[in-house]
Amino acid sequence: MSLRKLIVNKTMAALAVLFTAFASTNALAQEAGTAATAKPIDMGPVYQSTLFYVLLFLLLCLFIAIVGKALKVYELTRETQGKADGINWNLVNGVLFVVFLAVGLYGVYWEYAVHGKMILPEAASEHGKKIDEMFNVTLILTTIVFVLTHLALFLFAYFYRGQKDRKAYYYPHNNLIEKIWTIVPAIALTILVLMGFLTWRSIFYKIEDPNNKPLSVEITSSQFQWDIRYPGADGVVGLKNYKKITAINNLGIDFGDKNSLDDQTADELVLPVGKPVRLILTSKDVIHSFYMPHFRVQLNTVPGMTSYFEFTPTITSEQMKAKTNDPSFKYLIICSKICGDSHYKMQKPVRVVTQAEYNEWVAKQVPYLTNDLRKEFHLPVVAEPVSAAATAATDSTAANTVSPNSDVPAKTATKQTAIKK
Ligand SMILES: [Cu+2]
Repeated sequence: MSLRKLIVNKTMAALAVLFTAFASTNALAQEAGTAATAKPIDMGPVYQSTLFYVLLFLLLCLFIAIVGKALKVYELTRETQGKADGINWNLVNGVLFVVFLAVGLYGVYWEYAVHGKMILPEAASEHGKKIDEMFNVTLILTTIVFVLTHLALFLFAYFYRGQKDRKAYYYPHNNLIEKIWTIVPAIALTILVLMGFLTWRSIFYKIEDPNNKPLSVEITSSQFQWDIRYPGADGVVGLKNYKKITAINNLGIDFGDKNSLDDQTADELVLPVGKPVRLILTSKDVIHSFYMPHFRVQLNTVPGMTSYFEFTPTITSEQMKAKTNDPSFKYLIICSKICGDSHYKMQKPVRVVTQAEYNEWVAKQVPYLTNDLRKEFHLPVVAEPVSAAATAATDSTAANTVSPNSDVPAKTATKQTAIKK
């Protein structure tokens, strides 16, 4: 049925009238009902339902369709009366392009001004500054390109809109322009990629400073938690084997390895400021992503594979509280891979403290090796309570071993409880 026929169709017109009458009566009845009960309706659940927004969208579509049809009717009427075009659609489209450009660019500005303030605070690690630098350079370059290309795109659509007395100019090719828009982005991208490559190398291929050896800390991810293991007085995190996982040996630590004997567990990750930290990252079940946003540290933890990330924290938690003007500020470990239904719960607090505070804290951490585990591994049982460093003495050679971790205070060694084999 052609549109003209549709408009003059009496049945359709009658149906439209009936529909309008029904809709308005219904609305009036509802209004009256509301007034009678005089109870305000709680619209909260309505605004939260998807159906509400779907209906709203359909209503908007209907509104646009009605406006479109009305305009079409107007134009057809003019046409049948032999009058010239009523609406210059080319001009309307051209102007809409300019409006869209203005609104869009304002949106970009708003994003930068409002959401820009919500970005992470200053990087709290050495390499983090380089990552931020790269991020900023990329952002500035892409913003310039974005604004220029969009100005060109939308303004061309406006200035060169269709006009009756203008004929399109056929311009198929220009070698100079082709060269410019090939070579310039190629150079810019090469520089960006090289910057990324060199930064990556400087983060992952470090030359160890013998006077400032990294503190090793093992992090094990599982659905849905992070387990932290400190190396104890010997500075070496002991071996681990999934075959040794039992009800009480949740990480599968191999206590046959003497380096495991003094390992400690902790509820939070505490790091001394200015000291390199070597994270040993593993996973028990699925792939998780170890993410410490404030330090710009992120690496997947993969089952059956050990990954390492070395970095140096540069700002203590207390300093960051002052810098961000937020007394409740906390560094965090989070999981940035959707690893299951409770993925969002994978959080652990991180605290960056001075070396002295760290020494004091680490001495108080509990050893992994409990008496139950000692029985399981046929190791001599010790009298409770046991100090963190005590377990190191189980191995007779431990007393003769010089601790490679120079930061563990010498006095902890004197605190060791003698254990009879
Ligand atoms: Cu996860």
